[in-house]
Amino acid sequence: MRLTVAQATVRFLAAQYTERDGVQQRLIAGCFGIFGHGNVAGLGQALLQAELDDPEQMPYVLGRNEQAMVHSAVAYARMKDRLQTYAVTTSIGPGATNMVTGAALATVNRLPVLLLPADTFADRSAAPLLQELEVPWSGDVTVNDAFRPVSKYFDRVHRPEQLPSALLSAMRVLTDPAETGAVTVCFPQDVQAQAHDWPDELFAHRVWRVARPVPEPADLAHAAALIRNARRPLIVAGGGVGYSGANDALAAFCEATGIPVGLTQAGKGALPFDHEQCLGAIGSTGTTAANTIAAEADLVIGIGTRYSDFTTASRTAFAAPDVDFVNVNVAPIDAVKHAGWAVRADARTFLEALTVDYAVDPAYRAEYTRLDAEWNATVRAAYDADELTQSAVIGAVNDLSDPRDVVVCAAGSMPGDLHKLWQTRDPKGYHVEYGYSCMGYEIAGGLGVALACPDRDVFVLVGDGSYLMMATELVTALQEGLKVVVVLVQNHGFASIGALSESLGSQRFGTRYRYRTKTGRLDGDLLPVDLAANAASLGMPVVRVASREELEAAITAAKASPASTLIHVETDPFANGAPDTGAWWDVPVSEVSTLDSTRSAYETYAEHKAAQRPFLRPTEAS
Ligand SMILES: Cc1ncc(C[n+]2csc(CCOP(=O)(O)OP(=O)(O)O)c2C)c(N)n1
Ligand SMILES: [Mg+2]
Repeated sequence: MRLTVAQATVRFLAAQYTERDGVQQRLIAGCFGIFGHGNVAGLGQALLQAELDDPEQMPYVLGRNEQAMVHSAVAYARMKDRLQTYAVTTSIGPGATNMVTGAALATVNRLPVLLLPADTFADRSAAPLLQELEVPWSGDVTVNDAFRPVSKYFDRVHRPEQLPSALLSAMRVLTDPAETGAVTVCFPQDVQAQAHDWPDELFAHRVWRVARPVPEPADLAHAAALIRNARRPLIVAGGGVGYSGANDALAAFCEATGIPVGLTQAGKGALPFDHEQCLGAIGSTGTTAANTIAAEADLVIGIGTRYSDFTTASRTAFAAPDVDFVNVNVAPIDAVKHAGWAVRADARTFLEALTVDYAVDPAYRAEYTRLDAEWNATVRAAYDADELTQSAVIGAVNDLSDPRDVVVCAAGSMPGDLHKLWQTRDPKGYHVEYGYSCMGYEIAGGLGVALACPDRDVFVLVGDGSYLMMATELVTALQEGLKVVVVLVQNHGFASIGALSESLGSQRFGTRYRYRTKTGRLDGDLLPVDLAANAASLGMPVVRVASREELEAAITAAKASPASTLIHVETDPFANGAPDTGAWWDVPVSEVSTLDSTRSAYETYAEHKAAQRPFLRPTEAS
């Protein structure tokens, strides 16, 4: 079959399927793209031809920002449990490098996305091109080499003959749960347009079975022995529980044994908030219930978690001197962390294979049940605050959304507050990107969630800082007829980093959106920025709310409307945080300083630092 490299790529991608548990679905559901001279006549032409032939072959979505398109694709993949994703095509130069942040986000979060940046001519006939990077020390470096460290697979198709192996390798990595992340295949712009005779088999319906790695019997047996010997075991459930569909198996195991569960950001949803063994969030933004239990746990069973610093409170959450770890993960890099007993396995397969005749001590059960009830009362009080605090905003959205609706967030003070306070009722109801915590993910991610789950309402909670960084995909949502409800929390700057700065002695320096005054500092009046008007100018229906009643009415109306809505709410950055639970996060403070604030913060820092553990003691046979 004689096709260009770009036409062959589109045709190949349309024929790739994943299969797990006997169900098949398209791997590449469509292609986001922004065209420039690098891809307009290559991949652009191929996508046009595909759309005219059959609109279902490779649905194309025009985005507004390349980074945002990757966020949308990643959000889509997360909702689809990594079985489906999108491709993203860009031009060369800035269009391509705009995607580097999105690539890192995908790789950090272990989520598949296929990036197809254009590249400078392979034959160099017109070099140097518009937007070409010329480095004096190497003839074959382009800006796209910046994708290498943030991609799980990187390739560049210099010749048509290389295409089949590049595409097959790309599919292998996208569909391998232990390997997956950003996959980048660069297409020099001349190669995209080059014709070649392809074997028909290249375009055959191809199925990639997504593995459920089975635990080694000895690993499983020893994990069971460790559990049987534990007095105060605690499960840390991460994103891997949801991706493997292990929620029911986890619930059954917890109910049978009485072992309680703390949830990471990606793991929220592993159990519903009101499950008897669910202690909610764990770590730096954890609940008092989960963190109190963590402090004395003698066995931590991490399932599908990467153990980020937020999860371990920078290695202070698990304080028992002889704490052991059992780590169940498809990815070896995660399974071996904290010198734990590494069980390389799919979460669901592991839980279903695990048979332990074990039940926790009734006193332990009573203790965590009491702590959990106390925390739930704390949440209710925060939801019901008299003032329109951020916690009250979160409470109103939680109370008035349907259990299956999805809350989306990524950066600022809200992810921590949501981790503590959001009462998750559905495995997919909580979508906070906290692997990369990337400002600007929120609206683009919300679009990806809406694309993946048209039967759920999407609530995007976004701060003014994140909104200003990337609100662009509101326009794409309108274009695609996708409904998103955006709750924009305007507090005139960075409440999160402001509070962090203050606690570290840096006096909220550079975190407020204010005029520069004659003092030379940013200490003037608030800037007259009207983000509600900004959103309205992009075509969004906008509601401004100033009270709890108005907020509730706006949420109810937004739920009832088939269209998107942006709800604009002003909050006070100084009076908004969720209840403090005293957990730590390691952010180093200047060791010497002329400022009293910094010196005193350093003393506090040194005290916390002393509690940090290396977690190097091997978990051995008991
Ligand atoms: C792209 C990016 N740049 C910088 C940061 C560091 N950062 C984390 S939160 C934050 C401020 C967020 O402000 P806003 O969205 O208004 O939320 P608020 O803190 O006010 O709740 C910054 C600068 C980041 N996470 N992502
Ligand atoms: Mg803000």
